[in-house]
Amino acid sequence: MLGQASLFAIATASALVSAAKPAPGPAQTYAKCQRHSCGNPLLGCPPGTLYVSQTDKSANFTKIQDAIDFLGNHTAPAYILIGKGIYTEQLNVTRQGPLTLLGQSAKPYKGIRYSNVEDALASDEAAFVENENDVQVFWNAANHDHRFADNVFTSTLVVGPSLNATYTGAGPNGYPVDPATPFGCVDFRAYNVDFRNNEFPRSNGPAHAVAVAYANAGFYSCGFYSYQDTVYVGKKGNAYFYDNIVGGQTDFLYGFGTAYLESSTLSLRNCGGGITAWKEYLGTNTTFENKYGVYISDTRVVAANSTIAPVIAGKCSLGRPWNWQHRSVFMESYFDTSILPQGYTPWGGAPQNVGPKTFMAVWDDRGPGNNVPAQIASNLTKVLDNAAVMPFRYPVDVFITEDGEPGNIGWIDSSVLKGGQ
Ligand SMILES: *[C@@H]1O[C@H](CO)[C@@H](O)[C@H](O)[C@H]1NC(C)=O
Ligand SMILES: *[C@@H]1O[C@H](CO)[C@@H](O)[C@H](O)[C@H]1NC(C)=O
Ligand SMILES: *[C@@H]1O[C@H](CO)[C@@H](O)[C@H](O)[C@H]1NC(C)=O
Ligand SMILES: *[C@@H]1O[C@H](CO)[C@@H](O)[C@H](O)[C@H]1NC(C)=O
Ligand SMILES: *[C@@H]1O[C@H](CO)[C@@H](O)[C@H](O)[C@H]1NC(C)=O
Ligand SMILES: *[C@@H]1O[C@H](CO)[C@@H](O)[C@H](O)[C@H]1NC(C)=O
Ligand SMILES: CC(=O)N[C@H]1CO[C@H](CO)[C@@H](O)[C@@H]1O
Repeated sequence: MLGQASLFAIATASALVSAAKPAPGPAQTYAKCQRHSCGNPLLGCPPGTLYVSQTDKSANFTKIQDAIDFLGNHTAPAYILIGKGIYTEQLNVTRQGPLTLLGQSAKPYKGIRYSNVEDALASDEAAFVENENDVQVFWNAANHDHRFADNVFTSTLVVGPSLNATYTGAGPNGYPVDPATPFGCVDFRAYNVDFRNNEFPRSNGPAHAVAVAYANAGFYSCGFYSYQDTVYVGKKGNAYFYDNIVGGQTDFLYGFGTAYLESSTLSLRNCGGGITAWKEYLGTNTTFENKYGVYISDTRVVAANSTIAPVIAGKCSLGRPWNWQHRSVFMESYFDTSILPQGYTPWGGAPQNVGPKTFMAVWDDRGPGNNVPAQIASNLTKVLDNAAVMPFRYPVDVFITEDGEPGNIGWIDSSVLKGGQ
């Protein structure tokens, strides 16, 4: 017979279960193509899909970049299925037409998320909050001591029309780009691919896993891992991340384009600088309103593992201003105890980069690292109310075309898109 206490425990447990939002599933748009079907690996793939594999003799290419180059610069949508394996190469997508990279994986077909941290935590407190896709692309390079002319040369993946367009540059305008430069890929996507840059197992110079500029890029169930400047979204870059894991230490979401992360995990491998470091460039002197910034929605911000957790407890800054027009919002996200109570920090050193247009915000976050009184007391972290978050809440609110037209979301996989078309 159940005692009073047990009944209470059951009631409490079921209340918790019903209160917790079910984790949304992975994007399954190409699940049939991605699953490993014996006999014909291209079964269920869009017609004309190219196949890359290091081991399968029926494949068209053994290197991913060879398939990208073979496609050339036409405007018809193109697809590349990548067979299971570890690829050591730098990828560079300059074409304008849509391109989708499909990592071979059974996960989407089975409805399994990549950033399934909640499931992992439920079964084992000390579970790793990093993961591995069956397809991994490695490129190890860090811009330590300025050994490269620009950070872009460290990137595992680059999506942008030209070298100048993808340079990170310096100063408020970044690298000067010829105004005649055409936009790059209008709809780049990757599903279930890891992009890794492991030059040093710590922050020791910029080490991009990805760079996006003058292009629209969506990543579904992908992993991005390095230590510093892991994800770069530069000039006129639009990048959307769904069910991803981004692992890093210093400024590991940075840039001056627009980035939006949904239902993902930010894995804190240590802390330095801030999780986000954004600026607004003045180079275009746009007459239109822009929402250049980084937006993080329904995402877990957690220590990479139980070894690093006590080392970084209470220390990780949500972000710092690369220039005084930094814009970022963490929305309905979960912060573990790693997060600095006050939330954001100034740049550090001179200049502090804090001004009237610095917008370092949070809204309706939760978890033991979400200390609202300390955030308010900081005079730096803006704690938004429901009205103040509305202009940034969903992808449709923030992504603009290169000419400033709002609502630029046609390139996002609509099966997982939240918040209206
Ligand atoms: C790619 O390989 C498949 C067979 O696996 C073949 O049917 C197809 O024609 C090849 N595509 C190209 C562009 O060579
Ligand atoms: C692709 O073609 C377009 C249209 O002709 C052109 O403007 C653009 O420069 C080309 N891009 C590359 C990378 O060759
Ligand atoms: C990407 O490819 C373009 C065209 O070949 C080249 O000009 C550019 O330097 C490459 N970018 C990087 C970062 O290597
Ligand atoms: C890239 O920028 C440099 C100036 O920094 C310029 O000399 C060069 O012509 C540019 N290249 C292109 C293709 O626009
Ligand atoms: C925990 O994460 C840190 C940072 O990525 C890494 O250096 C360390 O090896 C990890 N520890 C374990 C036990 O995996
Ligand atoms: C925030 O501003 C108030 C009023 O100006 C001041 O008393 C307080 O010290 C400031 N807090 C911080 C952390 O700077
Ligand atoms: C490229 C360009 O013209 N940039 C200018 C935009 O406006 C700012 C502020 O007036 C100037 O400093 C930039 O040079």
